[in-house]
Amino acid sequence: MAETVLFDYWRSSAAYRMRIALHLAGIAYTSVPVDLSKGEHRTPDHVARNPQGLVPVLDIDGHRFTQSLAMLEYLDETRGLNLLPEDPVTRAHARALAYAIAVDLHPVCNLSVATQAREMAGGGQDKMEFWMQRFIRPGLVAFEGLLAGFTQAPYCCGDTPGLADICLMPQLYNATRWRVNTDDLPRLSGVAAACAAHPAFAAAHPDKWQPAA
Ligand SMILES: N[C@@H](CCC(=O)N[C@@H](CS)C(=O)NCC(=O)O)C(=O)O
Repeated sequence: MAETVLFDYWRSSAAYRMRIALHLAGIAYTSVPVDLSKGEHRTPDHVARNPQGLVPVLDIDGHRFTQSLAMLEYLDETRGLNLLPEDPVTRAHARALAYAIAVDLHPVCNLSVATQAREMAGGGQDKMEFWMQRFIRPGLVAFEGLLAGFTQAPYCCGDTPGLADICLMPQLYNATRWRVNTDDLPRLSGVAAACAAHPAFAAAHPDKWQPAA
């Protein structure tokens, strides 16, 4: 059986999604750190793994995958994780929730994008924080609105964690990191509390993967 390897970075939200899903699936894996803060994602070794120069990359079942949403679908299809509702209409709405974060919000807050914005503004960490807050808060307010289409019992779309929860929790970690307040978003806060208490989400949390200083 081929070893499962996640090319990972503790603070990467897309990698955090994969850690959650691997733990949900109960798949033992090796985490190989690719330190974005040291530019390791731009090295020839990593670009050979992923020509996009991004993390995560997942080696599993003898295959190498890039793009967290594609990997999540693969795990769902091969490990029966039930990440999406059965009914096609509800399924499309659940995907829309996940994509609101993974496709629309996450890319503008990516390290390379935010760093470029900060450099063009000629600023330091305060400019970076301004950029993050400018996009994260409206993105999460919109997510709260989209959640109204579902009953949170207690997860985004029902009683088991799904694709939307997997995308939400890493984004909320970023919100905290960049001092974005979400206390006034009750649906989102309820989901976050439920996910935080779930062992797979707890095991995947960046605090568990932060390298020793
Ligand atoms: N759509 C990709 C996004 C991957 C991505 O943006 N990864 C970030 C970390 S969360 C990264 O590697 N950033 C490096 C950079 O911005 O230079 C996925 O879902 O896998």
